[in-house]
Amino acid sequence: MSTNTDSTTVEAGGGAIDAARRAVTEFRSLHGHEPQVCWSAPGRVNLIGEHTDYNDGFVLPFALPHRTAVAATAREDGMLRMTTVGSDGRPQVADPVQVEDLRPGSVTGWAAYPAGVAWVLRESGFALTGADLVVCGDVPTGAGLSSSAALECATALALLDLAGVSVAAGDRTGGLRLTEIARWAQRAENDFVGAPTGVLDQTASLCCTAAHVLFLDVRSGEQVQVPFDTAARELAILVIDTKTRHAHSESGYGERRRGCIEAARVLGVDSLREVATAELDASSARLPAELQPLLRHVVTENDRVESLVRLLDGDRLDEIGPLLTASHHSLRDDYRVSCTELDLVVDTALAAGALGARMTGGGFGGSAIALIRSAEQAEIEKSITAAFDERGLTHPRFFAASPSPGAGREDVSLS
Ligand code: GAF
Repeated sequence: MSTNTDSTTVEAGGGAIDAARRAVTEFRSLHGHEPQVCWSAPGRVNLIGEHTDYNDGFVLPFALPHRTAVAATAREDGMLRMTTVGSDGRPQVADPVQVEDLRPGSVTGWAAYPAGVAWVLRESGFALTGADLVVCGDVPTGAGLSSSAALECATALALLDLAGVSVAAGDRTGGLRLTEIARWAQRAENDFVGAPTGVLDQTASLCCTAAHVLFLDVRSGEQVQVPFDTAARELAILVIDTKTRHAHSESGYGERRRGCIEAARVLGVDSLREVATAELDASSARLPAELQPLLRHVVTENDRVESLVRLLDGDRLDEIGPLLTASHHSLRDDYRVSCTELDLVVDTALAAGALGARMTGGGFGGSAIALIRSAEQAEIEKSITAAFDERGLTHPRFFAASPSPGAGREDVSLS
């Protein structure tokens, strides 16, 4: 944990019980009775495999200890009432809406995420009779750590539970139902909220397990839980939230995604995942110059994910650093989704002794991660803060994160 005293350090996530306890307590005080159900879902960091999910490739996320909990009770009148309570204890109540009136664009702001989930479940044929939802949590928002997916997934699980659908939350081996829920949550984000994201974040939030990174092959849906125990090596993953979000993040993401679709079209493949490393040069030569770096990033990033998993399988966790840094360079130079603050974090962390570092998530701001020796955490944080100071940039926030459990049902009698 940082030695800073200027509030740049966030607490490690309080975990499921904390978020759930708050959601249940707030529900009780807002609605005057117990919620029927409570589900929570975590944020994530992606260890490697960035901008590969919508290219049908490989990703390797783990769940954060930070979670969003949704306490809920069914209503009989078809009304969806949504309240979120922040850490300041102040409730924000969204305008109530009839489930049957939900349409893309009909709800905006934070409530579009849970409303979008209700919409997609209704569209998928579930009989939703309405619900009161109360949301609490500690996933940092706007930090590229998937607070949106945590909210979508916890909402989906709560609404399905209210609709009497049994969700095999304990059974993560087959992953069929969880995978289906991930796709619904993604659809809520794509079609209701209007953000053209892939399925990485929702899958991570639902399917990750403690002490593992999740290898996901998006094309086949294959999932492998890969042990990831940094503490055993006296290492840690330091998460650095730059607290910046650049204005073009949404348009830049969509533009990259459209570029990949166009490159796949020119090459006559379903997705860039189909291009083998050995074919990279020949395939690249068939593309217009501006699409070549996109292809290079996707092909080399998929390779890096596979190489990193091989290292973990061979018990060589302390050798993964250079792959993380190579991923950052590819995102910076080829995919061009990094920014000054993320580059500064990565360069400073490496100069201060990190074994590897990279931006994580969609980019254009948000967070970076660094693989560090645990004993060097305070020094590395200090160096990064000093580098930001020197350039007059807002201090970043830091926390060390280890792989935590995915979404789950909480006991409503907790609090
Ligand atoms: C964002 C998106 F939501 C994910 O689907 C993924 O594309 C990621 O950016 C980049 O890897 O988090």
